[in-house]
Amino acid sequence: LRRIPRPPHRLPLLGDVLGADRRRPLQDSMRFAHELGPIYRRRAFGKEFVFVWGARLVADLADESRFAKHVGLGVANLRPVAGDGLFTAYNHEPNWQLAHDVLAPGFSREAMEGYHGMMLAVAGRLTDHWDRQLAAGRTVDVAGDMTRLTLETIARTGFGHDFGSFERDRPHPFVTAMVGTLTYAQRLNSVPGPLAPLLLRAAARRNAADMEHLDRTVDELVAARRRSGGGEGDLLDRMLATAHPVTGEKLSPENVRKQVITFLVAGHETTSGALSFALYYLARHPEIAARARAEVDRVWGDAPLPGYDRIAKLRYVRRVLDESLRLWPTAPAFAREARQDTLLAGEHPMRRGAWALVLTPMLHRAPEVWGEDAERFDPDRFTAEAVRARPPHTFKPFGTGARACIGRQFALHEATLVLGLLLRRYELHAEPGYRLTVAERLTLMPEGLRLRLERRQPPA
Ligand code: MNH
Repeated sequence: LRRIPRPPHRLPLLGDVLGADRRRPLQDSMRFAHELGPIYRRRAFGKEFVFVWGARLVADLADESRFAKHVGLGVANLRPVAGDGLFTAYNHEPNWQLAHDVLAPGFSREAMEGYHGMMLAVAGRLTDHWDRQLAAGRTVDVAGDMTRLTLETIARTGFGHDFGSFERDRPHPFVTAMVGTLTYAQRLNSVPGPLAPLLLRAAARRNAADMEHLDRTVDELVAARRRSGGGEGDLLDRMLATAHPVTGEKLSPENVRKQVITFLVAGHETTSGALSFALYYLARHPEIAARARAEVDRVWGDAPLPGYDRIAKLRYVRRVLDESLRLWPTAPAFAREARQDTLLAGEHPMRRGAWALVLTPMLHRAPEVWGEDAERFDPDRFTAEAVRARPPHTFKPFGTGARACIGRQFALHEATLVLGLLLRRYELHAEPGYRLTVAERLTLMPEGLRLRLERRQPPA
């Protein structure tokens, strides 16, 4: 460890936490990264944490033969909420492989095609809502509405459920409880473990109530499905009824509960942020929005609703999304542990089980990969040629390896579809004084972003 840079000033117990922004730990870590370089360590409460973002180091951590996902920090803190669900499961837990094999077909191309119509229907509820706001002369609450949209999409496509988010002025209580548990899991990282129950007594009580609310919501949803005796072969049907193709094993009721919570949360929170950042950049860069809009007009023509195969054809819109996920990957870190004693990048000794946190937003700004203008928003960084020219493992918004995001195609299809529909229908105007600030609750979300809409003339 001694060869790894660390901040110069330390306190005996608190370590390097003083001066830290406890509400924005990720952006705090980004500041340290700028000062200390591609690998650095910070001490907190007597423990040493290693942060990595240099491209060469991250590419090495992506070597699945020597490294694996580590369930630590924020992810570990979510274990009480999501248990051995797919996202929070330890690599060695049998329920990971079982659930992965049972649920993976729910993310196949054919499955996506089946979700497409429902995704369009939910997007229609968003544009109805935005039309009403526009008619009333109001600006729109981007993050709030993207969360409504993505929650309804995963609930409808995965679970045949309707939360009625667009009929509510305030966030659905499920969302409030979810934000509560994510925020609490983040806060647990900023207090010494043994003292957490003392320091966070009130917060812990609220967290218990939030978890109870999530459990109750999910139990009701599952009970309704059991009563109705099966849906149309969606994720919930797979969780309840599908046996493993080889072992014949099924998910236990307790594990189903954890999977439903996992998918309802993981299936909407990060996509909501990704859409919100993309809308921010589109409003910020009218010339980029115009280019994207021209593509939508060209590819979709005047068909009232795009078919499934029209979404992936929006190459430029997709580049806008990728570039947004480069600057603000909404699941902004993932942890990797050594499978056996090894040398990271031939240089840093790691014992079996030792781990490091990859700071994705910094990897995505590494000057040796992205150039000195890495802070600049430029979707053309994702042309096919530009992508081919970059080394592998330099763009990692969905994590890496066997434990990478199972919902990647789902998120990309949904988000591209929605951006296409919104670009075709509206001109987006940022509020003049708005400066991007990023809120953190393990995930990232633009804060206070409102857009003024203008209904577009339909293309001639
Ligand atoms: Mn998703 C894992 C990012 C959308 C369900 N997701 C991950 C990981 C990242 C990630 C990063 C790996 C974390 C780790 O290594 O610890 N996910 C995203 C982003 C979006 C996203 C940036 C949207 C944009 N995720 C989705 C959607 C779903 C989903 C949509 C479900 C419908 N994600 C998961 C699940 C896992 C995961 C489940 C855990 C997979 C596993 O470990 O097997």
